[in-house]
Order: sequence, then structure tokens, then C-alpha cells
Amino acid sequence: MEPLYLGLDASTQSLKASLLSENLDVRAECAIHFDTDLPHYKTKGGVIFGENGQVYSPVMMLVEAFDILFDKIKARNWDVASIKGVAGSGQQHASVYWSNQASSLLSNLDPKTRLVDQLSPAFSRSIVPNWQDSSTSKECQDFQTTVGGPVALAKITGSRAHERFTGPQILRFKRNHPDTYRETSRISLVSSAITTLLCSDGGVKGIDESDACGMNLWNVEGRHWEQSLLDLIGEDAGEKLGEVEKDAGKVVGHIGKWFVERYGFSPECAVFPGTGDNPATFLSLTLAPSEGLISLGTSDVVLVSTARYFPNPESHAFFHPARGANDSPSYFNMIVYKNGSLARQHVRDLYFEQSWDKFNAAVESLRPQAVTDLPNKAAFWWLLPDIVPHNAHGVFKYITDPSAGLFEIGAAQKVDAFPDVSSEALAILESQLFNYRSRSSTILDDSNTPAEPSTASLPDNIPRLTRVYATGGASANKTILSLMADVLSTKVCRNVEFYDNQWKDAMWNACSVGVAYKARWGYERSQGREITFDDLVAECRNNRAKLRGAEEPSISLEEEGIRVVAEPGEGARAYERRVDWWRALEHKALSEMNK
Ligand code: XUL
Repeated sequence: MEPLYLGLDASTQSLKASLLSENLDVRAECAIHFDTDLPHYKTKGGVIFGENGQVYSPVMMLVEAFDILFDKIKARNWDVASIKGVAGSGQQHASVYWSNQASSLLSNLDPKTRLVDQLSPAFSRSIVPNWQDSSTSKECQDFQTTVGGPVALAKITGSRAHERFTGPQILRFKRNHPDTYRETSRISLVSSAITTLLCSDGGVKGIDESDACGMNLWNVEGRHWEQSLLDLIGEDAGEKLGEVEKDAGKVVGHIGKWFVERYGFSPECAVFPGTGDNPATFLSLTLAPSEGLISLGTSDVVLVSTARYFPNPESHAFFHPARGANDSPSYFNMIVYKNGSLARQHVRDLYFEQSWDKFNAAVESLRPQAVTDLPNKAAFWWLLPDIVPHNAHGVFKYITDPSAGLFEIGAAQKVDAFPDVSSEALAILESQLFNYRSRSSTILDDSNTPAEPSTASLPDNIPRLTRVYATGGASANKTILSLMADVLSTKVCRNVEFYDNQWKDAMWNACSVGVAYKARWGYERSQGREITFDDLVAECRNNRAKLRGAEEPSISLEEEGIRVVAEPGEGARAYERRVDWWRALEHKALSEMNK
């Protein structure tokens, strides 16, 4: 029987599973969609919108989703008896509150009965606050005041205070519901709650260290809960949060009896620590230091992998999600922008008759083709108050003086619209991509002091990502990908998989696949082999290539599962010289916004 590995992903809207082979081929996937498969919880997009910015989901919806996901897996005859290891991914920041009955209920589950009919009393709080919640502004202020402001909080916890982060959420819960808080025995993140359910041995499993960095509570460099912030919450906050799991590939238990007897899992199937959905995506790409990901979705997200800790109030620094207890620490940094696809679509609809073809044609007709084609127009579309730059709002367009120096903006002229409509398409894309280029370069620039990035003029050849992966809806747009390669001055890649005898765009779910990789790595280590996560994934890819009969056995990653979809052309050199020019314009827009 072929050994298999399972990854689960509890995201905002669904619970998904991916089944992988020993060499990390994705064999099968299935999903439960909360709105449609569990309509009685009455969620929209997986959540319920309450008052005063509250956004949450019912905790029992997640539990019932487990019931029907595993029923579906059984109906599809997945060979669960051959699964050697499993790990879960969960939406970040969201928290689960266990009652003091949790332990005995979890260790005495009846395999003949659904989880939803047994576990309701295991939770002290019936809801899971969602990452879209914005009800904790007061608590965020309190967090920052406690440690001396946003920069200080970012230095300690990897991020300034954010309303969706778990620490401020817990504090608000305690203030509004002190009795229920007192009745709570343990607090999990969604990822560690999944791990707890999978083991069902009575123990509430530790929060994963990478996911703990999304809480505003974890001292990232010291690798412990930040005492001053635990004290701010008070009343046993440390005991409720428990030990953090610092070895991402450790066996934390075996799959529970409920899964063995009800569905036929092997009792030997090992469970590994779950992690957050962004760390899991990071794993699915095995990002090496200086590599990055740009996800072009409703909001745009940029991930930058680094060997050093670079906390900055504009980004979130996370611990690497696949480090063993003895591995040297490394990190990834995440920047989240609200005005992603929404703003691009707005410009398309306003100027290009809702047509991407027309939008793309405008970009292609004007984009720089040579080092001398320096951009001289920029447009900042902050339709929603943005996260980065903090609270930026409004629309600002500039035409700059062609006689000004390379890095200067000269007498930049503010305009309502560009004289040539085609410039609207190029200017929004360039400005968004310059933003990702500029901030990823700041993170990668070793001469910058953490939390106090330099604003001095940068020379040509400022640090850049050595490779960037593009995901999300807009990554299907070839013009956007090609401009991305130019503005970021790097190769743009996508994951591909080999089936029907050819390479095709990988359609699998990155988060559940990323944690299945982690289960595969953890299992290898549990067999007594010391190997890093990245080496294990590379080894599996090589094995796959050999099995496929590829001519070159020690094949490079580029040929085995990763396709370069765009490379920088001549125009890249023009953009390279204009990063500082763009920074000066952003600065100008922000100062005019505040007038
Ligand atoms: C990240 C964030 C979202 C959630 C989505 O900070 O809030 O990406 O992780 O599930």
C-alpha cells in the first residue's frame, strides 16, 4: 500500500482536504463549503456580521464540517488506512475557546456518534471571532500603550496592533464577558484547534510558533509569550494560551480513536502541529530566503522570506513555519493591502468599458521598452482606507517633470485624470507594483535597521526578490504578470503539476497542500532521519522526476513543478531606476492627503 499524507485547511469559507503521495503528488482533494453545505448556520461567505465591527462564525459549524468532510472522504473511498501523517491549516488570528469539560469530552468520543452531537459543551464560547473583525480598536491602543507604541509592539511581536489579531480579541472578550472568560480552560487558534480535534486524546494541543506570531502576544525573538501583554489581559492568560509548539515537525499525537473506528484510519497515523493559512501557503511554495509571493486577490498580499528578523510597523513578521527545534530561526514577512483587485477593476470599469482586453492593450501600448523609457506618471488608488500605508485614502495622480533628476519628482503636477486615457491602466498597475517592489526591497535591505527603515536615496540595483510566485485571481492576467517581472526586476513563477503527460497550472489548494508537505517532512523525521523541510521537498521533487523518466535526474526546481511565466525585459531597467522616484511621489500623496 502506498503511504499517503493528509492536509486539512479550515479557511473562512470552507474546510478542505488534500491527499498527497509520498513524493508529494496531489492525489485527491475534497471540500465542504460552509454557506451551502451547512446552510443552517446562516453564514454569508462563512461568517456572520454582528454589531460594531464584529465578524464571527459559529464554532459548531467547524465541528460539523469535520463530520461531513470525513463522511465525504469515506464516500470517495480514499485509502485513509495508508495515511501516515496529517496536519491542519487554519485561518489566522481566529480563536477557539475550550470549556473545562473539553478534555474529558475529547478523550471519550463515541465513534458511533457525530462530533457535532458530542462536542457542544467542550466550548465555553459559541463563536470564533473572524480575521475580518474590526471591533477591538480600544484594545489595540491598550496593547500599544502597554509596550510604548506601535513600533515597540512591532519589535516585540512582529506587528503593530491589529484589530483582527488574537491578543486584542482575547482582551475584548474578557472585558465584555468576564464570567465566560473565567470558565474558559484553554484558548486555541483555529490551527491548533484542528490539531486538538484530530488527536482527540484529551489534550489541547500547543499553538504553532509561526501562527503565534499573528497574535500580538508572542515575543518573536525571545520565543516566549510577552509577559507585559499577558499581564494586560490578566487572569491566567498564560495558562489559557498554554505552551507554544516550537518544533513544527514534531509528532504531537496520533489520530484519535473516533477517526480510527469510524473511518478506518490507522492508529499509527501521526498528527503534526497545524499552522496558519499564510504560513501554509508559504510552505506550499518552499520559499527560500529572498524569494517572495504576490497574491493578487480582493486584497493583495506580499510575502517575503528572510533569514533575519525584520519587524516593521507596515508588515507582519512571522517565524518560519517549518523549523525543527534545533534549526536556526528564519522568518517571513507579510504585507497586506486592501486596494488590490478592487482598485484595478474600478479603473478598468471607469476607463476601459469593463474589459481586461482593453485595459491590457493600453498597458502594452505604453509600457517601457528600454532603460531610457522612464515612467513619469503615477496614480495612487486608495479607494478603501488602506493598511499600507496606514490609513491611506483618496485618489492621487501625478505627472512629473521630465527634466528632473532620475530619483527626483521635480514640480510634480497633480491631475484629476491623465490627458491620455491609456495611461490610467499603466499608472495604477505600475504604482501597485512599485509599492510591492519598494517595500519588499526595504525588507531585504540588510542595511536597514528593523522598525526604522531608511528613507535615504537608493542606488540602482537595490535589493530585490530573487524569484516571485504569483497567485490569486488576477495572476491569470499575462499582462499583469509580465509587468510584475519588469517592475520587480525578477522572474515570476507559478506552480505547475504534471498530468496527462504535460505540465499544467497547479489547481490544488495551496494551504492544505502546504501542511501535507509538513506532515510528510515530520513523518520522515519521526523515522529517525534529520532533514530540513526544504531538502525533503526537493528530494521528493527529484524522486518524482526520476519516476516520470525525466532525462536529468538531479533536475532543478524550475523544471520540476515550477514554471517561469514572465521574465524581466528591457523595461525592467527603467523601473529599477525609478523606485526612489515612486517613493517620493507616495510621500507627496500622503502629505497632501493629510492637508
Ligand atoms: C492575514 C489575514 C488573512 C487570514 C485569512 O493576516 O488576516 O489572510 O489569514 O484567512
